[in-house]
Amino acid sequence: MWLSIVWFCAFFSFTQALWPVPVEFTSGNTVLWIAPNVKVTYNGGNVRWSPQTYDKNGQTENVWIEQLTTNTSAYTSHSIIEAAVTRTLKTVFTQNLVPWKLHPRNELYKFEPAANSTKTYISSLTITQTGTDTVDTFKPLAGAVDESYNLTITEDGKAVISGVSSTGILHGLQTFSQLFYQHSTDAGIYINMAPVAISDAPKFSHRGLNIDISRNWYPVSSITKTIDALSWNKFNRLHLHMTDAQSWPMDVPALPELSKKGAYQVGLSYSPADIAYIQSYAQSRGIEVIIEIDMPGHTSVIGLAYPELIAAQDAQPWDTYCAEPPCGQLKLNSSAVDTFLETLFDDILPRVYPYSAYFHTGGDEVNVQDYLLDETVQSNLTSVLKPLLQKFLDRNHDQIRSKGLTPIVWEEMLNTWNLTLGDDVLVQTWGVTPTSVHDVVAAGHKVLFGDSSFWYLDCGKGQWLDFTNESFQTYYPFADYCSPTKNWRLVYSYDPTANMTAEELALVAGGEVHLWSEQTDPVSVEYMLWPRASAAGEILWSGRQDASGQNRSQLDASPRLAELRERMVNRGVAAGPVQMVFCTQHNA
Ligand code: CP6
Repeated sequence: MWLSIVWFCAFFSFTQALWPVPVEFTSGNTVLWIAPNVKVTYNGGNVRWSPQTYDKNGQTENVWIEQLTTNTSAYTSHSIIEAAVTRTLKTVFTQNLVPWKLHPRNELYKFEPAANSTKTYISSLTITQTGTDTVDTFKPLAGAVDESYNLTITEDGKAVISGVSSTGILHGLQTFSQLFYQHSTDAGIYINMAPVAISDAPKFSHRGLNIDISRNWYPVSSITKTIDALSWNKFNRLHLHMTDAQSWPMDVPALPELSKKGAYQVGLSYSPADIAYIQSYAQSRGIEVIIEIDMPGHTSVIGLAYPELIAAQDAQPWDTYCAEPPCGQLKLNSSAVDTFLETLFDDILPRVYPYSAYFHTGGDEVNVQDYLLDETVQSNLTSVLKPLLQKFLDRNHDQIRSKGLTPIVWEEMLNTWNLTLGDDVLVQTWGVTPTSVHDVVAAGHKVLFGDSSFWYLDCGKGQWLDFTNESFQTYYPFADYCSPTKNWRLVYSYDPTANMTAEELALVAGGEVHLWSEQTDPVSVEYMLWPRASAAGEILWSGRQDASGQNRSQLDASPRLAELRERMVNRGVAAGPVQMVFCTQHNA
């Protein structure tokens, strides 16, 4: 009996359920209540942070914050914090947790104060920004922003959030929202562990989700909902894998045929205004949107509009010519391709610049056989292909830099092809080999870690049963079979920087968790992302190890994650369960 409970449950002793866990956290057991008339002040200045405005369904919520400065621009530190405070208080007052309802048989969750007791209220929330935001705050390179914050709530009801940047303050507000519960009977909102003192900062400065929005169509509303949940988990990057072999869902005004022919349907594409809306929605939540146009592989769809640009279009047998059908790659020695790329980037990049420091040009899974069928190359020899790929990459990166952006590439450009990359380039690994991350830093390049064996939220390299010949294969060709997905505990165990020297660690910008969408669409995306992406979020914010250097325990993590899951559900995101309720009811 006990053995089986141990097997299925993670036991814990109750600590405060903050996720991701802060660097320093002390608390008491005094109850304080909070009411909508709490006085909120913010000293932040009036930084104009974007030249672009895009208006969509103007919000009509109450403004809770005291206006300390008048601002006319819609894009200021002040307006960001003002909107964030509004969201935070809305969540605290209308989407909060009743712990007693959540865990009715658990003694440890019966901490709520007596109903209708005399209440001491939090009278003020003072938000103090100690630094001044710059343009870099809102479209940062890795490491460009101090995201730290301090949060204190004293027993006499004074709450203070301070941070160097407005981004740090956004994180402080997220932590603030996780401190409160709703009473089960008298409808009041309380915190049960004042005084609170939190001092917090992220371990990694690039904390991202890469979501593939080519294999299935996601409406803008699904993406903005994902952005909301990312912000609750203190992520700060959303990498949109915008195009792939199967569909081109991005309108490019200079090349209108791309989405006209390449979207799954006319209308299932993002206009420049849609993308600007997503970018600014994310930016005001402390998240930088990074757009990827994957090339030269994964580009079959371009052939629907411009067949002359693609080699090995729909070549068969597909598994000779691409990782996943339909096959086709940009020709590698073609002036028509160069002209196309020039036009494409000239069109897109000026709309990226106001919102991001980066542009991702892909470079994964380039298939050498395709170039036998490319009349501009007619070879699969590395000695022929490598200089052509170098030229292709240099052309793209020169243009990206000329638009004020920094390139990101998939690891193969370095680890497989050994191309020469600028020192500015961020190299993103996905675990092509077990030493992928180390190989990039050993070559002296900045790295974004990620790994198909740990941080792919789709089915990844799991085995699938091939019903045709009743054998197990290790790669999935189509979207109709899903081998077991990784659970949050496996995601939580990923430790790509274990045993790195300080020198090596300095090249690690951070990492990304991935959702490839062959088998996910807006119906299932919330369940596929959450709470497993939260597990990656804690590794990225707090690190795999605790302050004493021990690997973080799933026994500590699981009740905290279980509570965050309930908060996410109350906020409207269909996150999956962490473990059955039974497991949080027995605390030996
Ligand atoms: N699509 C693209 C994919 C994958 C990659 N790139 C992928 C590869 C292996 C697995 C899962 C996904 N579907 N464009 C690799 C970066 Cl196991």
